[in-house]
Amino acid sequence: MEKIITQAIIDSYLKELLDNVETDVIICGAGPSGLLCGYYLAKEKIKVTIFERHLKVGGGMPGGGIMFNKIAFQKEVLSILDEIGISYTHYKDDIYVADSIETISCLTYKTVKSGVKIFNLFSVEDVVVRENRVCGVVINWTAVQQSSLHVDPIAIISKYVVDATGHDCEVAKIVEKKLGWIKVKGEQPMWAQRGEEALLENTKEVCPGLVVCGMAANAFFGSYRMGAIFGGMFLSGKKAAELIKSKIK
Ligand code: 48H
Repeated sequence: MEKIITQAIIDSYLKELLDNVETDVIICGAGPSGLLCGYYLAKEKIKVTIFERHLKVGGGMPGGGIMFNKIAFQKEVLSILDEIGISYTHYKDDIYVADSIETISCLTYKTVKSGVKIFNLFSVEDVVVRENRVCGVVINWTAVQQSSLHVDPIAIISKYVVDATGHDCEVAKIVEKKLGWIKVKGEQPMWAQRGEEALLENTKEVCPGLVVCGMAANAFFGSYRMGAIFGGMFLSGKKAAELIKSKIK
């Protein structure tokens, strides 16, 4: 029995990894914006592969605000919450509150069931380029990165790459540092209203083949942070998907 368990794990994992060596869209990071982006692309039958550094998915959601596992949403995203099956209650004015664990569970379920393949424990450490275009990423095991072992990575090819790595905007910073095609301005302090408003405008293709979404989009364009409110992240993920869909189709 042990032998079959081992064979089942290795065989099924390697098949999926091989199937994702070339994909339509690579999303770096399985936080709220990355998951939403993947969900809306996969709904359109676009092949999506997410690489997530950590053991868990959900990015900054499980921690809620100061480890109180509640997150806030604006009324503009209630239709998305309904579509994903997330329950919420009205708090005050335009602000609604949801349980962060339920939010991650429902969103992850919908994203995976829509056909998105998530590989956790992989870190995106570089990009693949051809001429003036980003056309893939270079990945390695997070454990290799953390232990500073000298182990060479592998490359994954795609039509589009989405930087959904959050505050650190890691993929765009790699392109800035190595190629100088773009300039990452860096995130500004807290101003929730302005930060949320800027997110949609900031969600865009910043150089051929690379789209920024979620907190990475605000970090890229030097906009404000907003605290534990997630409406902008959801809308940004959706907008990134619409943008890529219109280019791919
Ligand atoms: C693979 C990577 C890499 C890498 C990072 O931080 P996230 O939740 O990102 P968003 O933009 O979807 O959501 C932001 C939100 O969670 C938040 O932080 C808010 C609202 N802050 C406001 C405030 O004022 O503080 O998720 C990013 C994910 C994480 O899971 C990382 O582990 C992962 O990306 N990641 N995965 N390769 N190089 N870098």
